[in-house]
Amino acid sequence: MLKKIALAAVLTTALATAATAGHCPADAKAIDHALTILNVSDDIRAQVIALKEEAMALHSAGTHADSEDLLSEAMRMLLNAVS
Ligand SMILES: [Cu+2]
Repeated sequence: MLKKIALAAVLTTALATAATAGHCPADAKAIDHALTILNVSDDIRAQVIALKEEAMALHSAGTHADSEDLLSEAMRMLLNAVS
């Protein structure tokens, strides 16, 4: 339970932070970490991973704002799955 609360805090902070070029990998890392801790359905897990991978492709292509949008969506999905 405490793990989930701590994680929710991390994800919420990440969501509140302004998007910058260096932010995408940090968010992707937070999502990876969340997936190792959280017990989410295979369906949610697959969707979150797909969003993250698409986001990192956008990040590599230099479109960080679009990448951040997808990463935010992935994090919201995880938060919704937890609460
Ligand atoms: Cu980026």
